Amino acid sequence: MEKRTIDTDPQETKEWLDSVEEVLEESGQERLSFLLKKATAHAERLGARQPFSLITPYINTVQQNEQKKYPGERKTERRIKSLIRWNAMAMVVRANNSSPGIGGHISTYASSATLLEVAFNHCLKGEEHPNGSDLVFFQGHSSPGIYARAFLEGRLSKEHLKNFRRELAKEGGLSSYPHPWLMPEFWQFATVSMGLGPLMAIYQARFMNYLIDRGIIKETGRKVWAFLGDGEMDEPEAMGALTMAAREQLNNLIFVVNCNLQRLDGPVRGNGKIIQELEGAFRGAGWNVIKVIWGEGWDSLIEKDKTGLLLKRMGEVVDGEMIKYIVEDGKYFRKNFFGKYPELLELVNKHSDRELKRLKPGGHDPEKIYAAYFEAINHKGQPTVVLARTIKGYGLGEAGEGRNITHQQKKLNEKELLHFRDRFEIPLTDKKATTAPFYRFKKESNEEKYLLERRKRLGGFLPKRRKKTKPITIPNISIFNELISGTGNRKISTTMAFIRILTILSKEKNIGKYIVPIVPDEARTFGMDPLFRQLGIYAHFGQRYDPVDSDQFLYYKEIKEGQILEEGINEAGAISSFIAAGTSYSNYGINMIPFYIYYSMFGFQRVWDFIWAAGDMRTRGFLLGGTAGRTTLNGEGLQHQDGHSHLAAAATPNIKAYDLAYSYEIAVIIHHGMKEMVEEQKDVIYYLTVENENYKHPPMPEGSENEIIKGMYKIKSTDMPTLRLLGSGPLIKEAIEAARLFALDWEIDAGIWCVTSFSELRKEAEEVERWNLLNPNNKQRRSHLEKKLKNQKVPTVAVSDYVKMVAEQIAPYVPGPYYALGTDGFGRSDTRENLRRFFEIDRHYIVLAGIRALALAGKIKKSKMQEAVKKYKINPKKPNPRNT
Ligand SMILES: Cc1ncc(C[n+]2csc(CCOP(=O)(O)OP(=O)(O)O)c2C)c(N)n1
Ligand SMILES: [Mg+2]
Repeated sequence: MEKRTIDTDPQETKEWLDSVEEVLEESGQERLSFLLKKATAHAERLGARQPFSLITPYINTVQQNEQKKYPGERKTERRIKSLIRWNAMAMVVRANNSSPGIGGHISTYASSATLLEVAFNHCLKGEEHPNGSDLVFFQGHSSPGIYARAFLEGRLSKEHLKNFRRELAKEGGLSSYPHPWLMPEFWQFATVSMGLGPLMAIYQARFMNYLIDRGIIKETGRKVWAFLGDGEMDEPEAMGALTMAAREQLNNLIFVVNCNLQRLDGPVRGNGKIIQELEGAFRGAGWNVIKVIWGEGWDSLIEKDKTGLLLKRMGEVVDGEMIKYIVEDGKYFRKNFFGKYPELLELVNKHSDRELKRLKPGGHDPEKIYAAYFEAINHKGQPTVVLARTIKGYGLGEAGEGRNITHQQKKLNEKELLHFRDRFEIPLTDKKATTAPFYRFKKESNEEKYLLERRKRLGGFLPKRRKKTKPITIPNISIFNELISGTGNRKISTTMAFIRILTILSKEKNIGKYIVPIVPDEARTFGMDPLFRQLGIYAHFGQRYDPVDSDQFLYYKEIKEGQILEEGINEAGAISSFIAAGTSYSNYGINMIPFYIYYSMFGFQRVWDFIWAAGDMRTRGFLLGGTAGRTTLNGEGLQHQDGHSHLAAAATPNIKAYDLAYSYEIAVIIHHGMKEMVEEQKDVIYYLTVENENYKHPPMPEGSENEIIKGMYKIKSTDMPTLRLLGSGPLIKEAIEAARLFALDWEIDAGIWCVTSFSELRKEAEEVERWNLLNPNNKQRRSHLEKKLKNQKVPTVAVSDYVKMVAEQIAPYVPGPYYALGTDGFGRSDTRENLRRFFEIDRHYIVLAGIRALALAGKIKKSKMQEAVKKYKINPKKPNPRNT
């Protein structure tokens, strides 16, 4: 044992403790804390080193005598909550009875019902609240409870509940989890991919302050709530931005962690204490932590525990054992928990085994929960986390309460249903109860009135999602004239062109202030630093220092009203800001337009799950994969050179992805995108890849605007081309050079098309194909590709700076033979020229592929192929770049 934990003078110890009690009684807690702090500081100064601890004893943070009085009718609320529990359970059980394996969760909501009901009845503000609504992230798999409540509120029908997880049912169904894409008037935040919710909630709260600080909305005390699982907190994303929340002093943010001590397979920390671990982490990060561990029944025991032995026992029991007490009976609990020390057995000698068993954890005690929420809501200067201990599968009894299988429990047998009915006093006969019917309060019953009145007072139902807001008119495209008319002899990159567009937009009278540039510590890489001064970097506390570059015109300017979100090296956080900004039309009724520019390699590859959630949440905005292209970004090597993000983008349903070559293309696409998002209120994300290769940009070919948007426009036409070349992004230049070589070396006339989006071309062609399949008797339609290319069934060679599959997307829809060149394999550093040769996408390989295409089509002699190999010094023994 450590020397300093041995009590060498118990009498002296007692005197110290007596003084503590005396001060507490006579002068109160604040004075006591003050004296203790002073004494500790003094002791430290004298050399008595204190063990550092972020963890407080394993008891409730809010003591019984400090609890705010409960503002509701406990009995009525219990009846309401019990019925929600019943209906939530019935939904899952019925769904699985009628369609085994359809899934659903009973145990999560069973553990969080009190956490949610107290919040619904007393805290969460709805849309019509004079201060505006709170933004609530619900724990994804507690969705049955949220639906069951909406059913009692009269917002959902029995049919809806019957069709839980049956979304293809004729009458429509309810989505498994919170999915705004599937239930756009109901769910606001997609939370079921664990870990994303907590991170997005933090950035949502920060974005709320951003809007306030910039004077776009008023400060009205709106809160962001996130209801989370304790197992979920193991996701790195869940805890990844805790320090940011504290640094920004987000007192508009409340986390409620449902600490049922279990996750899917078993205990979250069988050999430890998750609540203590989380307390340490949150406090260490600078959060206000409120623990709600013990229910009311424990208060008198804690009070009677004069020696601190109960406290010691509470602290030493690991979670694995704690769960065992839930599963076992009262006798076991007495013997193993209290029985460890004879004095503790004495403490509970007046309690029967049944009474012991009924001692609840704090998360099932509405008064304790309310007291915690009250403090959380009123806390200043820090975000708050409520760590509430609950029981997974609460009330399920042997069917799952505290069992390791509980997460997967989806069916209850007759006996278990009757147990549930009895446990929560649901007024159903045996016969009825065993059919697990949905049950509602009678119209005008006390319970119904109470339920509706509470929500009315708090501003209406939750969750509820607004689909649209008032559109803003996007200025005419002529604002981008300088980009549309070409750069003359000036060589610029597409990234520079984009930054110019951003600059023009942010100065625009109508929409300037709604533009939200977001960057994760790459602004200088993209040449965006001039915007630092023009727009300012958002900093809630302004700039408290004189920046090292303050003497320069373009200094690092942090201000409270700053427009740029400079997120630091944090792509997950930056995409969360993008989501918050891109859903502000729904959450705040304002059309913010985010432009999130990042190293394209660290976009889809790193945070696709967030981007997927952004799609689900109907986010609107622009993602810009900067310095993209596997050979265009040439020096940075394997982990920087993106050649595949367009595959991911193409597979994300509401993303329109473009790989751009010229500044006028960027202008046209961004202008069109803004029109869709802001004028037409379409839920779309645009993904643009922009590069860092400098070259001259020609003026926009007359009338090509529409085709640029569709994905392909003509660069060089010939009357009767023998061959067609498609190029995209900076590789269009290689296609143009290849066409020159065809003419020069082979007397072959090649037409050139610039592809702005293989995925948009594919989507449209696939749509047409599908229509034709389903409507054989109607006049068959033709896709953009067909319309443009049908007269020339010549071979096509396509090239991009992405893996071949990107260009191959359109192969089935292009008339004639189709060959794609691309950058399959790991990138590496070298000159662009060498890399393009290495990946076999340069002009010579394009020509070789074209010669072969023509030879195979019988248009030229086969011997020409070997001629080309020789002529361009191509090494046939060269290993495949994909494998090297
Ligand atoms: C990223 C991710 N990984 C895995 C899952 C599958 N999953 C669903 S619920 C669950 C356990 C959740 O445990 P916890 O967070 O403690 O919530 P509880 O149900 O205990 O309240 C898991 C692993 C998921 N939804 N998301
Ligand atoms: Mg859990």
